[in-house]
Amino acid sequence: MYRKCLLLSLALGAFASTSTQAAIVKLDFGTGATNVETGYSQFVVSEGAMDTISGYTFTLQSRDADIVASNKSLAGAAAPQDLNYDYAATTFNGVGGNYISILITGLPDGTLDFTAYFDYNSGFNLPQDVLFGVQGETLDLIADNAFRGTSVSTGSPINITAGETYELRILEQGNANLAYISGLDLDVVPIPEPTSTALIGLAGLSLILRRKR
Ligand SMILES: [Ca+2]
Ligand SMILES: [Ca+2]
Ligand SMILES: [Ca+2]
Repeated sequence: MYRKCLLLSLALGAFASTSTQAAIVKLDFGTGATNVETGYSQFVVSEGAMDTISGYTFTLQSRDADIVASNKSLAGAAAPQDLNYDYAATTFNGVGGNYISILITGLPDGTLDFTAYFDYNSGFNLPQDVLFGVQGETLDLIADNAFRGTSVSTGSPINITAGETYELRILEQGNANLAYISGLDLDVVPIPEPTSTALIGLAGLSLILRRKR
């Protein structure tokens, strides 16, 4: 009985000693020729563009399949403005309510935070809504009416489930026929798992206990 209790307590201890390595991915959306912000991964924009970074796969889509990569200096700001100078945007098409979807797969069980950047120089300063959730389900509103020149962050960590496809949607609120995003920081924290060292220790302990019997 004593041995069983000892083993149980050691096992619980092993599962509590964890590896909680957060993965932070930073994307700079733009053309293949524009500067990449220090510490960011270049994401060359086009409709359907896909890139896998740190094991997470990002795919760009839009409602009307009309995403373009562009660059335009912010008024009054010095070049090169590496993060915000370039961006993904939908094409003016005469129909309001455009949106860009960034689909994300390969996420673990855990939590996620993000900051999305919406700086660029457009004559239209119409707001965008930022939504996030499982693709195909009702998306949660992260920010209502975010204007040009702002960034939007999650207020608190969002729970995520392995195997799901998540959608970050940038939805135009107005009639500029334009949705856009210039950069994205993604901070992923997996649910703690037992460390390999702890597992090896457990295996060794059970071997010792079996030999003593
Ligand atoms: Ca850039
Ligand atoms: Ca709104
Ligand atoms: Ca950019």
